This record gives sequence, C-alpha cells and structure tokens, in this order.
Amino acid sequence: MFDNLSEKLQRVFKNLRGEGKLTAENMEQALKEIRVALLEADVHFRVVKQFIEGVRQKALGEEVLTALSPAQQVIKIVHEELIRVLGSHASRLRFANDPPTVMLIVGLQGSGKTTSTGKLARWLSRNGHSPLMVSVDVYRPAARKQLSVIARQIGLPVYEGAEGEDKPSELARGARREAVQTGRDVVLVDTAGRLHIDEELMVELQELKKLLAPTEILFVADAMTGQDAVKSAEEFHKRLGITGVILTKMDGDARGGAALSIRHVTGQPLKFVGVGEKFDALEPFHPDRVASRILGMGDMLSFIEKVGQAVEQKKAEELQRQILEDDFTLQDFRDQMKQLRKLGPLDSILSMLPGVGPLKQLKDVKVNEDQIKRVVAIIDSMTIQERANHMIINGSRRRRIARGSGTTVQEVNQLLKQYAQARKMMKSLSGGLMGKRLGRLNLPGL
Ligand SMILES: Nc1nc2c(ncn2[C@@H]2O[C@H](COP(=O)(O)OP(=O)(O)O)[C@@H](O)[C@H]2O)c(=O)[nH]1
Ligand SMILES: [Mg+2]
Repeated sequence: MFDNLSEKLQRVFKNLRGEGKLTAENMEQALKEIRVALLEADVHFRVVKQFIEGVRQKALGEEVLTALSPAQQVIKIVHEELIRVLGSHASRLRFANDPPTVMLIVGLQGSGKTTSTGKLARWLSRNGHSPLMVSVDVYRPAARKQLSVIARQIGLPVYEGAEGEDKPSELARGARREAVQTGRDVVLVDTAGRLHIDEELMVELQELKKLLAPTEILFVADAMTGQDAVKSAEEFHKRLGITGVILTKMDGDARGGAALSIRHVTGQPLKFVGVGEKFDALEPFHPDRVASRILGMGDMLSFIEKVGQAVEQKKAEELQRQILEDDFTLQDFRDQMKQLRKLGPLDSILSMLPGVGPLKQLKDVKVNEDQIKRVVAIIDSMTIQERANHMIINGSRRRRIARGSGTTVQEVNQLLKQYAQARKMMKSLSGGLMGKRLGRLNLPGL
C-alpha cells in the first residue's frame, strides 16, 4: 500500500546521490520533495509538519554520520522519523488481572469490525488464550449471524444470547457470565457501527464501556478511507477513550496516510493491521518493519546500520590513540568529553582494556551529561592559547572564563583539577609499562 510513497521517497534519495555533502540548500530541496510525497500519500498535515521539522533538525544538526553519503544520511534520518511517527515500538494487547478480559471492538460500519473480531479471536487462541465472541449489533440480525458463521469457520465459540436477551448490555453481560462459567479468558465484543458517527451510537458504546470496564477498546479503521479514518478515530477517542487501533484493508491500494497519521492524531497506538479477507490476515503492528517497508530498501538500511557501528568503532580507536599520546591538551580533553557522551564514562571505557581494570584515579573524572555540557562550555570560553597550555590560566583568566561560559570560578577550578588528573593518568598510561602494553595490543573490546 505504500508503493507510491516509497517510489517518491526513493526519487528524493536518488536526487541527492550526486551531491558531495548535505548543505542547507540541497536539504531544503529534499525536504520539499519529502513533504509533497507525504501530503500526496494523504498523511495528516500536522504529522507532515512535525516529520519535516524532525528530519531537518537531524540532517543539519550534529547527528549526521560523515561516513555516509548525503543520500544515505537522509535515508537513515527519514527511516528513524518514520519509526517515530509510527510509534517507536510494537504495542501489545493488555489483559485484565482478573479474567475474563473484555475487549470492545468499535468503529464505523463496513470498517471491518466483525471480520477483525474473528481474526483477533483466532490470533488470541493461537497465542495461548481462549476467547469467546459476542455480537451486540442488535439492529441488524444479519450482523449477528455473520459473526456466528465466522465463529464456526474458525472453530471458536460465540455467545448467541439466551431467551429474552435483546439489548446490547444484556448480551454483553450474558457473554461475560458464560465466559466465567466455561473458563474463557477473553470476551471479544463486536459492536454495531453506523455509516457516520451519531449520538445514539456513542451513548450506547459509553454504556457498554461503563457496564463492562473493558481492558481494550479497539477502534477498527479502514485504511482505504484515509484521513476520514483518522478523523473518526479522533472523534471516537474523544467520546470513548480508545486504547488502540486495528487498521484494516492494508492489503488494498490505500495511500498509507491513515497508518502514518492515526498514532500522532489520537495518541493511541496501532496494534494490529488487517491485510486480507482471510482469518489469518491479521498482523501485530511493528513500526520498524513498516518503516522499512515504506522505504523499500532493506539492504541499504542494514548497510547504514553497519556504517553507524563502524563509526563508533573508529571513534573509539581515535580515543585510544589519543590516550596513548602524551600531549593531552584541554582541547583534547574537551573533544574527549564530547565523545564520552556516546561511549560512556571514561573509567568504564578504560576498564575494558585488558590489564587495566578499574582505575581509582579516574573516579573523579566520571561524568554525567550535564557535567559534560558544562566542561565543553567552559573550554569553549577559553582562548586557543589557554586550551593548548593550561599553565597560563591564572585568576583573572579563570574569572573571565567563568563569566563567558555562564559558570562559576569554582566550577572552572574544578574542571582544571579534573583535567590535571586525567592528564596525569594519560601520561602514566602512555609512558610507563602500561603504555607499552597498550601499544602492542589491538583492542577489540573498545
Ligand atoms: N481486503 C480486506 N478486506 C477486509 C479486511 N478486513 C475486512 N475486510 C472486508 O471488509 C468488509 C466489511 O467487513 P465487516 O467485518 O463486515 O465490517 P463491519 O461492518 O465493521 O463489521 C468485508 O467484505 C470484509 O471481508 C482486510 O484487512 N482486507
Ligand atoms: Mg459488523
């Protein structure tokens, strides 16, 4: 279903292929094309706006890996943003502590509620549960019959109601009683739908919610209806508080807008997608897999992931080389602090080196994110001469540096002390026996 979007995005990446590096200009052009591609795929305009902003910030920020080509960089970023928009991680069904768990299946008429109820029952029974289905669509006798037919096809039980039970609430209560008596742990309640949202239906669903205290209220949306599906999801959520979405007919030629918008607009996760009319055509929703499918370039993505790992490796090697050099200036200290953000505390990195183990001199050099930022800010306020030679940093220079970096003289003093300790440590490592030993080893642990 994402064919069109995939094609357009790939064209964007192709256009970037000739570029030597990412610049504000070629990035703006790419962003414009991505924006059009998303809007044409019927993605909600607010989602598009946030998506583009996210890509722009990452592309022009520090996070870019220079080992990748501009096209690869943008693919990586677009992939990450797609995953974010789709919901970051797969969202599982929740179950009541005290069974039976009740799940209400709601949505407009024709969206696929009854079919999805059957699919979900089948999926649950294959995943260690014993569901009981019930239809509370009392307005169309054919609707209840439809669920009974499905139940027979998949070989799972349906509650068809006792004498005199002809209201939704009575049927639902009856089904729950039956589930308790027969030891069924999930009750799936297939509700009535309307062509449009109407007051009467909402009141009925609210009453069912009050009566049954369902653990899940799953909104079934037809992907083919695009932004209309998003709008009704939003409305149902406002009135009823849905807990998740089943997006059906993803096997059709819908443009994908609903899938990319529902999460952002309702704040509720996509939990399943329907990908066909058969009862096994229901899949748990995995944002990362769908994002990769949209980009349609599995090989490229795994290549990019590998490059990312290699760059981390290279940074670690540079750090190691620096550690072995005895000329360790404040500038080096600053750069190292920045790298540490990615690598973890200095002592834990060094303790990974064979023969080093925990170093107590380094205890004070242990850093957290805020400290790193402060260190970098302080050193950035120094002149080049000061960075190259810490000995010249006297009292008045310290005051100036503190002012310039928005810190205090004490903090500057503390930094210089930390630096002196780190420097001493580096020297002893690279000068003494340890240095020689490190020099000969190649360090896979780093
Ligand atoms: N292709 C396809 N058709 C589906 C899917 N889910 C439901 N349908 C079809 O959509 C139509 C309406 O489904 P139904 O469950 O009766 O909708 P309800 O009115 O919400 O209960 C039926 O013809 C189903 O076969 C799906 O994931 N893919
Ligand atoms: Mg139905």
